[in-house]
Amino acid sequence: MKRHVRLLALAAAMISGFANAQVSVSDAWVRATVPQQKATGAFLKLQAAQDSKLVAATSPLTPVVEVHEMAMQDNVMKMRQVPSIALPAGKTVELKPGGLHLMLHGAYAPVAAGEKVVITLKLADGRSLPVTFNARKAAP
Ligand SMILES: [Cu+2]
Repeated sequence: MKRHVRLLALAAAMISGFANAQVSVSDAWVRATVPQQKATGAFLKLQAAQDSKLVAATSPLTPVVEVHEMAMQDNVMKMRQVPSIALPAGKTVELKPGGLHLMLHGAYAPVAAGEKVVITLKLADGRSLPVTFNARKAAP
């Protein structure tokens, strides 16, 4: 019986080990703002080693960061909040203008091109992933 419990504990440790697998990040950038502009978008490429989900994000730059997508609705391109973005194992998921993006609302300060903004991504397994975004005027 004791041996059985030990095996279960080992299996649980292995599972949580897998859940901690890496998510790699590239091309993280945030759109620089113009004076009086309080909202902007942030974009990046994500690749998870194991199936994961991006469920939320926070930043010291703004009180509110939402996960958004652009989609056609009655022939008009609109953006809306989505509950999460799936990160299938090994697949690169791109957040880009005109598609999925992070929306920053109520910026406390303007964002000039060349500045760096930290946004912490929250994953479905409870992990936090701080990412440095470079501010620029448009897509590279
Ligand atoms: Cu948006």
